[in-house]
Amino acid sequence: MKVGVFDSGLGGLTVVSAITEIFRGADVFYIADTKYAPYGEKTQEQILKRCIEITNFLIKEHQITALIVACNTATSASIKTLRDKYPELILIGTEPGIKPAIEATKTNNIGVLATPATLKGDKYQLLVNELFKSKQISLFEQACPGLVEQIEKGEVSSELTIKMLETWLEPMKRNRVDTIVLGCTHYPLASDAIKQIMGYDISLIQTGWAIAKRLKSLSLEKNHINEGLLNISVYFTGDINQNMIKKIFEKTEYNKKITIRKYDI
Ligand code: DGN
Repeated sequence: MKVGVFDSGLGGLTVVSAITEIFRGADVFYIADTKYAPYGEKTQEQILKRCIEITNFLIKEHQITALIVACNTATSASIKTLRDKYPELILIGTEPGIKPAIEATKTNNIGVLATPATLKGDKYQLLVNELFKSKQISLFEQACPGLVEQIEKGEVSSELTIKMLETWLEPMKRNRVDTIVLGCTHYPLASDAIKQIMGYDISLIQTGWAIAKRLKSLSLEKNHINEGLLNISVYFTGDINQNMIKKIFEKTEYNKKITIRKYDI
């Protein structure tokens, strides 16, 4: 089975790393679209056009049968059109894990960290309204402008990143939030810093786990899973911090060699 995954940069690799924990028998082609990053500053039309270009490339060059849009921003802008345009693909988008957070919280105080674009989007508002109808939850939402850029630079725990996170996390800490939704696929890369700043036991909910499970169940349903290994190729379209790629996979049990190369899309 051939699976395409893409994001504006390194973030979607947190989804690929979740896939390595439960999935085998596939070739995964990851596009870090750093030439067009960050997506959050583009118009919906520009993002949609780019998502179609990347999907066409992955189908033509790598014959993918499944596609994961491993980015909340790109999912909001493109998932509906991609579903209509490519009905034959197993297509999985990304959205903040509000539902698992509601299941995990004991204090009913939940925090959400996401990009400004995701929090402003209709898709997020609908998700929250729908899920909160049934339960009394206090929600602490926080946009984190600039955090994606810090992570792309490899500054997951630099002085500046810690300062930014301390300011954003202060209201969550004060209100004893016990569960934080990482509503951007980049943010799990700053998990250690977030946990350290919170200073008490909290659950961090990242979307990669749910996506990996969904990929597995949809592939089984369609009989697309083969025996064998998982091969990962990481392609980047602009510049990339290759040390960060290595660091992401160091934390997993996946120890195969990963192909990394630049691609002009
Ligand atoms: N990782 C992307 C997301 O989940 O939204 C970041 C989007 C961006 O490029 N700002």
